[in-house]
Amino acid sequence: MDIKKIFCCLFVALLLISTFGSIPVDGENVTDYDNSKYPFTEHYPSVEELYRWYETLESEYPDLVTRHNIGKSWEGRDLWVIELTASNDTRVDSKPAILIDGGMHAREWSSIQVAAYLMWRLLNEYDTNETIYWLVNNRRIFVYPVVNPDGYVYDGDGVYKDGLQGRWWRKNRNGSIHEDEIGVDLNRNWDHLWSRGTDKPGRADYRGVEPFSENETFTLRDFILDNDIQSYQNLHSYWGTLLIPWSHANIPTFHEDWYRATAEQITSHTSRFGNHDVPYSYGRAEEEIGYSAPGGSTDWVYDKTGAHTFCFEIFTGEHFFYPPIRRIMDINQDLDDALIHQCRIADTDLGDGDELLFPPIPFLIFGNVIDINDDKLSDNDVYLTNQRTEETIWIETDSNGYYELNLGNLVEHGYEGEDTFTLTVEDTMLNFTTDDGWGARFDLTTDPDSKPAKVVGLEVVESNGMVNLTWDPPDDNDFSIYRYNVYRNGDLIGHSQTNSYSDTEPVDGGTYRISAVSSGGEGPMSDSIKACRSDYDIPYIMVLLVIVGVLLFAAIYIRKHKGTADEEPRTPFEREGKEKCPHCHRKLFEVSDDFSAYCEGCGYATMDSRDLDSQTLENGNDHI
Ligand code: 0X9
Ligand code: ZN
Repeated sequence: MDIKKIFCCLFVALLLISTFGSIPVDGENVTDYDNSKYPFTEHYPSVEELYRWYETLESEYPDLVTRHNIGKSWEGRDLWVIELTASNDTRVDSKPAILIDGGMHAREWSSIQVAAYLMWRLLNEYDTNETIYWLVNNRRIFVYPVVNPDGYVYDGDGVYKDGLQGRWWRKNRNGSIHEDEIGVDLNRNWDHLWSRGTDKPGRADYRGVEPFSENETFTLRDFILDNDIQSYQNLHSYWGTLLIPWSHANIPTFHEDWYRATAEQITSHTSRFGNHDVPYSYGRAEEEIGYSAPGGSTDWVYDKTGAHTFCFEIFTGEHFFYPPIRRIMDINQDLDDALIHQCRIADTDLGDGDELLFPPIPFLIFGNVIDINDDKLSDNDVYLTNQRTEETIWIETDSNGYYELNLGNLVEHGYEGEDTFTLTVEDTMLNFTTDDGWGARFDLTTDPDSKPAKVVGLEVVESNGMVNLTWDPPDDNDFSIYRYNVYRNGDLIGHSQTNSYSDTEPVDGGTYRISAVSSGGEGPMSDSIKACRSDYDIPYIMVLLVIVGVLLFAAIYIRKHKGTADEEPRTPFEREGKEKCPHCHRKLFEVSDDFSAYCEGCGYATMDSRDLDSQTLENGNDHI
């Protein structure tokens, strides 16, 4: 071969390498994703694509991402769980762990998207969003976007073939059961009332030959047990609801109240195609989707490990399992904040079968310690005192001065829900009560001069069984007020973001005071003021009396006339006659038919002389 040919070959080889060299090969480090953008906004990822993306995440965020290969699918695909946590600190193993999985049912493509997008968001916002920074530092977040890769590949691998949807495939691809009847429903194969599932291999919800017969289920079970998962989310589609246990039947768990209140909090962060006015509903499977599902993952995990388990049935509108591309990001963002909320409360401990615990409803407090210029301060001690138990605990702040705490997890500190607390940083103090919401942000500055001014202009009006309070925002205040605390007879009874409040459970003779709360803590109390009756109450009572009077009158009238309508008329006199009453000389009334007559004055009456031979009925006789 002459030198020219050698150069020519080398040139072609170089060209080929430069053209195809960037195509990733399994096992290689690939960096062809720009992870500053979520890569799957315009299409559903294939399994291959996802797996390569995991690699790029791991190489781009080596301190935050770890891939765990937990086994192989029936067709031999790797099963990858992705762990997100700041791994460079010593507490890694003691951090509360949450698992979020998707794609257990092959055709539920949105569940893969939602899991993948959450993963991307947690990494992409790690440096900019304090809550996410805190979460990734303080939780182990396991995301497992495709539990059933074989089924997903068979269902189209995320590609609309010729504009058509997938095959509506649900199960895995286990071909060992029956030649023509392939696959097991991975959400009927768990060992919790497994026997109640169907034993017909041809059915879409076939339970398999025995519990945990499938690679995809027993590997996941072992992973959950090995990693001490405390909170589990099993993503499905397409109903638009959050399912709580039990799923196998329409009966409550021991933790029914906790589950419902927490589901209310989680769903408060959801929307439907971006519409926040219509959050997801929640409840048991039977209540929400009309059937029960025995042998499912959430029941097993809750029953066997004590983790709290939820199942989002992702809302896809009229699109069932295959929402169009334009809906991908709407759907991903309908749920991301709700899943983040679940990560935050992952530390809640429900105990297990031997020892059930009944923690109070989660209530999150979080915020930054900041200086007067809103700059974040680290190294300040934040303390929390429960005013009822008088116990004070120390809250750890991170390097940004950010703290976050789930009060629902303070059960061993005597918290039972609905308590009043004081947060203290140096001399800055503020009081708050826990309520039905999911929590509150309190940024605190250590500058003692940054307290809000005294609240003035408090007016308290009692009306319709409620006490309505209004006040003026303090005008000489340089700091934004983020809430007002409302005190009744010295007790903190609630708070308001605006300058009004309604006390719906007032007490007799209650006196009220208001204070404003800013990052400088709580300002001085307003002067106290006693509830007084509203001016509107007087006309209101008068209107009420008039209505009652009219009704009474109407009732009497109706009663009187009802009687006369049903019976014969009592006065048969038709006209005044010519004759006069022999007793009192008033004119007698005559009745034409029988010629009888009656004196209205004294009651004298005569009967028809033809029949009664002019009998006279004396005055006082009741007659006619
Ligand atoms: O039937 C199911 O498995 C789920 N509904 S779906 O339409 N996506 O098939 C509901 C299952 C609820 N239970 C668990 N998630 N374990
Ligand atoms: Zn499903």
